[in-house]
Amino acid sequence: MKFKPSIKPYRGAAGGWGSLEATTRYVFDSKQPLKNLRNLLRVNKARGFDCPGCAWGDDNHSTFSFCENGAKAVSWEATRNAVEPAFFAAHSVSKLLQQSDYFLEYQGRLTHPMRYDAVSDRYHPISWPAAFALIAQHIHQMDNPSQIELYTSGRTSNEASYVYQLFGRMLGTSNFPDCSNMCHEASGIGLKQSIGVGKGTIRMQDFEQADAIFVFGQNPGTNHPRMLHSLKQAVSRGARIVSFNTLRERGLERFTDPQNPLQMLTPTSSPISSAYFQPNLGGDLAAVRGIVKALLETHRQRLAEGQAGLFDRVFIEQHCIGVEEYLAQVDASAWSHITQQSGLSESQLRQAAAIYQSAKRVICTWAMGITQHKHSVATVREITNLQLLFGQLGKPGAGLCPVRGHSNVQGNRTMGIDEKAPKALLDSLAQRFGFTPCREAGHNTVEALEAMLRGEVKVLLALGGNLAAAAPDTKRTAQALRNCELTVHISTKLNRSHLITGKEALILPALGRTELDLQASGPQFITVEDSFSMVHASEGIGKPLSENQRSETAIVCGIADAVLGSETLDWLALADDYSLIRDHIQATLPGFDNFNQRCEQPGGFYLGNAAAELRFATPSGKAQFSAAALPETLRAHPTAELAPFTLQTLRSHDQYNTTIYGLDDRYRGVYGQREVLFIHPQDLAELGLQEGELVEIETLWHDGVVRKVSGFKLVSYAIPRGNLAAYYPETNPLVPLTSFGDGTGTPTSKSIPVTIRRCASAPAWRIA
Ligand SMILES: Nc1nc2c(c(=O)[nH]1)N[C@H]1C(S)=C(S)[C@@H](COP(=O)(O)OP(=O)(O)OC[C@H]3O[C@@H](n4cnc5c(=O)[nH]c(N)nc54)[C@H](O)[C@@H]3O)O[C@H]1N2
Ligand SMILES: Nc1nc2c(c(=O)[nH]1)N[C@H]1C(S)=C(S)[C@@H](COP(=O)(O)OP(=O)(O)OC[C@H]3O[C@@H](n4cnc5c(=O)[nH]c(N)nc54)[C@H](O)[C@@H]3O)O[C@H]1N2
Ligand SMILES: [Mo]
Repeated sequence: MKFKPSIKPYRGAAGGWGSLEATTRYVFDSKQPLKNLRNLLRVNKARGFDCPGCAWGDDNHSTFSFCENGAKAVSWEATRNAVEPAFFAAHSVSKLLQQSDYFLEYQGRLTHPMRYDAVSDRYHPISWPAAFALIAQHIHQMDNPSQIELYTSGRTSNEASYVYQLFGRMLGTSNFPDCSNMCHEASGIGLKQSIGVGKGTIRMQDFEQADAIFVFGQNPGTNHPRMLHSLKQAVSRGARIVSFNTLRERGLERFTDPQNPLQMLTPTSSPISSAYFQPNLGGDLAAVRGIVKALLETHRQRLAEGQAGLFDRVFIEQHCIGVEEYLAQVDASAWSHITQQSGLSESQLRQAAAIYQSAKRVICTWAMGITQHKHSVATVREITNLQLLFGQLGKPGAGLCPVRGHSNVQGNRTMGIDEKAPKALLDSLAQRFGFTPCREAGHNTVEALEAMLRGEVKVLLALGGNLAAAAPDTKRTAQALRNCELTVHISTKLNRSHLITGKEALILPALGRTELDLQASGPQFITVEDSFSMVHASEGIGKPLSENQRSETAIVCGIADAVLGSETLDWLALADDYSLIRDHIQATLPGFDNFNQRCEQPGGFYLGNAAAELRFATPSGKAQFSAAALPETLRAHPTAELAPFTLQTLRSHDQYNTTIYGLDDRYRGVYGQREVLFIHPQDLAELGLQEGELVEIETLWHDGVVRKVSGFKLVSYAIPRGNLAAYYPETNPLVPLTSFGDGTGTPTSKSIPVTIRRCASAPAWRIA
């Protein structure tokens, strides 16, 4: 790995030899290259394990289906480096806290259950039964079930998620904060309101038939690299890709397929986007409004000339309600408001409208650039409005596609990891397991942290993830964790959440996706669901690093057994044989008939999507246009109006959320460093600052709390004026816990009102 910091604009296409070189480097760095090459050949195959990277679907056409960043994820997990009891004996928790996130995870895999001892400020080994007993003791001491929070991160399997939520509900709580609350919540909520189902309506093969694909607020070159194959193939068929992204992202511009030998040997690359628009942060609602305004104008013109209109009248009449109110709202949105808020000119929006109009089948995809704002639900619904006007649902090659993050985050929700679970799920759990589940809504992630801050939470259980680093307002989040009596993390690698402990703390080492999971009844597989509602089996092959690691499912069952006892359910039998869990899933959730048998199907099975079949589970039974007015301001609070800049926090090419694989961000030309701040060159000039100078970034918020990070190096970049970008999680101290999306509770990580000023030194980012 290169560590000498440098900035060198990247001139190549995304993918290509750079990608192959990086893949090889990570495979070798894992210290077991052969095993990992064998591992990679088994990723996303009919028999093999699901890539622990992103939630993109599997393309059964190619010989192997993994990407550079999937290779990083696999090699990172399947490392021979181990964090053993001797490591913890040698390092106090306060010392480890001084280290970077990169250092912590790089130490390797956790191998033993460990218990924190406040006196020596160290973790010491503990046996599994003693760890379970400690958890049971704390839970039994709670005054009521709302004093526990059960956090989940989206890599967790369906089987582990299902038993986890069942355990929590039997305890009597609905407190299931999860990573999704910080991620695609707005997609789930917005789509549910508009079309009755909170999931995407398309399948992978729809990319083969689309005439146009509109990509909003997403960086697939880094975060969903296998999507570039689908985009490239679409382009070569003549489909048009239209990108809306605040930054110029190389993966949306040009791509060389590292799995295409011909393209690798010739100096060619495929252009991706036919048109590239750079809206202001949060400006997409206005941008889509502008596109519709232009289309509405043409529609009316056509009607006035006695021709057929542009919109799909039959579809709208048969399947939708609320179109008049919506179009009235479009009329009420002035071009001046639209252009000022979107940051795009009328002619740019008319150009996008013209491409949309010329396509019969359109797919709209989106990710965090849409969902981590104050007006995210309205924006998701506005994209849906556009698609409804043209009847782009229920036909091949068209539809709505929120591209999920974690590889099984969609499956977690399907399994009932949901602080506002649907009534049908609670009814069927009550019936099958004979208990009375809590019917009140539980806490989402922000609400859980607030409750912890108020001292109302005794126990935090975390099934994967890294809450301390992933959550906003780093200092307050740290205080929230410290307020707990007991914090428990089921994890594969050491991370910051293990070091910011409750009064007591446990680390429970879990097996990863790539590893053989041997239980009493034999080797087990688990199942996951991708962004396209395909459920499939995943079976690890690697020998676990330590006999003391346990599967997530076995750990959750062990906890449930210790806390609730075997009278409630034979939890340990479920851990012995996961097919019994799948029987329970089949009996309590729709779409899982013959679950165990259907897992054998190569490529898995499709859960179905009612909206894609034009059945809308909304109160009216129809797709519901949303008629939101354009907000007066994009700022989350009036006091923030004074902020000269809006900052987005995003991922570099060498990270998986809080897991930092390396310090390069190749496509953006950043090497050997992460504390950089992307800024427009004219903004630099106006501030009298130079590229390479260090600045401090401070949030303008109304609660009197100082939120600052310093030592960020200015990098001149193609970004709209007044907008800034920097990497997460280093910038999480800047995101106020009280700044979240309307109706979602999702921290507004893509629109933080900030000011910047020159600073002298570069104190590294640390959580005290
Ligand atoms: N390798 C790798 N893969 C991953 C992850 C990872 O960290 N590493 N994370 C996984 C997870 S959990 C998720 S949720 C996804 C995240 O996938 P992305 O959503 O692609 O992730 P971000 O890096 O947050 O990038 C947001 C993109 O939206 C743009 N953007 C930001 N704000 C706006 C806006 O207001 N409007 C528009 N039009 N564009 C905007 C940014 O410039 C950036 O290109 O990826 C998943 N896959
Ligand atoms: N400022 C800002 N904040 C953000 C975001 C942003 O864009 N900006 N993005 C948000 C988003 S989209 C998300 S999804 C969240 C992510 O939040 P989380 O899901 O909580 O965080 P991760 O970094 O994915 O979790 C990494 C840890 O998971 C553990 N782990 C990895 N694999 C496994 C496994 O197989 N089993 C178990 N048990 N543990 C495992 C490892 O110990 C590792 O350290 O962050 C959110 N926070
Ligand atoms: Mo995510």
